[in-house]
Amino acid sequence: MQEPDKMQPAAPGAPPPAGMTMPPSDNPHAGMAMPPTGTSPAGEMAMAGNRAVTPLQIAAMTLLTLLALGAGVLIAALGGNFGMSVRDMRAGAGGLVMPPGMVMSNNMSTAAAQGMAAVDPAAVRYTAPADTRGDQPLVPTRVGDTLVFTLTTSIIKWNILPGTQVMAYTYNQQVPGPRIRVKVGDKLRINVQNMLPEATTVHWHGLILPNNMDGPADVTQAPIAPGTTFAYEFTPQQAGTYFYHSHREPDRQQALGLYGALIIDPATPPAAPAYSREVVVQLQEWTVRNGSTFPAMPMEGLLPNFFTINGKAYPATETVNIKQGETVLVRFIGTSSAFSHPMHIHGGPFRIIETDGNPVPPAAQLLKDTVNVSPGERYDVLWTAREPGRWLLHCHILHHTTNDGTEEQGGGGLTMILNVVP
Ligand SMILES: [Cu+2]
Repeated sequence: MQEPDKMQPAAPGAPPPAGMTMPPSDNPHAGMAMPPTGTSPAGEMAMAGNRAVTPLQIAAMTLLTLLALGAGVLIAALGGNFGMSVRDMRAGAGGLVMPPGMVMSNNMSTAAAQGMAAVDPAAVRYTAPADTRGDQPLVPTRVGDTLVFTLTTSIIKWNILPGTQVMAYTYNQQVPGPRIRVKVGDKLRINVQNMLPEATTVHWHGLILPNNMDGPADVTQAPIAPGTTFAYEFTPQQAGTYFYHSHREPDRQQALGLYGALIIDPATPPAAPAYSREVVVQLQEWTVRNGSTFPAMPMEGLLPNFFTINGKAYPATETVNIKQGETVLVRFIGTSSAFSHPMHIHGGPFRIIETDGNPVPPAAQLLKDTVNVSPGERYDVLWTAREPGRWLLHCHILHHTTNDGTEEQGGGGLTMILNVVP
């Protein structure tokens, strides 16, 4: 109920303001005289005196203001990320470019942001000619009884299609890195010269070797700092299909191209191999948005839109020419860092003769036409060209056979043609 002394003076007989509750007629205050519009000077002075601000009130308001300010800072600190400075976010000459559509939590660390940011264009050191192919044989030099190889890391521009260029982390300026082919018992020294703007290491995937040569950064060795070289020395004991890849922040470095095939032949090759030629298939995904290259990962904003076999997307992948009746050894290598690829060959089944470099006993060798190649896995399969024609080898996750969502010449991405001639 409103007190009459808080009501605005109104002209006698005027309607009440909207929303105002007028006292009912039986209200004890009904009929109380309203203060006239022209109150006496003494009355005004009395009212002003009642509203004077006391020192106690000033102190209370000051305390309240300080409490509100403190609460604001505290809430912002709990909900925000005061650990990430603008300088951190702009580390490097080009600054960090984060993928569009990425869900970034308030407490994402600088290291996480750097791990998922686009490749810095200012760090690119070389542009490979558009038709350059990766997986080129790496020729060693012999020093005494040791075969010496050199792998040099750097960031380059690389064409996955004639009109599509990515910024890749590379060994010896190619994607995949060069093919290292040795025999069981060869004494190896592999010098890794790091020309990246960040540290790296190399892991020799699947090999039995001394622990301090295995490669995991900060576990078995100090990371190889930019501008320095580390020599890996070991003697392979196992024949088969292996590969090498970065083992420092591999979710970024391997995803951007730091991997290559490592083929180890038996010390004494078989007199009559079951095949007349070999095809190495190394798989990778790419996330390319607005001209920036991001490491492909299974998370928002980083899902890949390009896919490559040996560093090229179809129709830029190699076409393999085979004679009818010829048997081919296909070495599938799961060099992809985060995605599985069910690899399928048209025109009849293949026989799986080795898994992860290990021979499959004849009684257990499956005949299949599709084999799921997960990250890290290898499958050696024999495929016989039964009928002439153009036979597809492709991933059966069919988005992986598109280039940024489109098909060209009947496919894209993880597609290649086995061209069988009579
Ligand atoms: Cu796939």
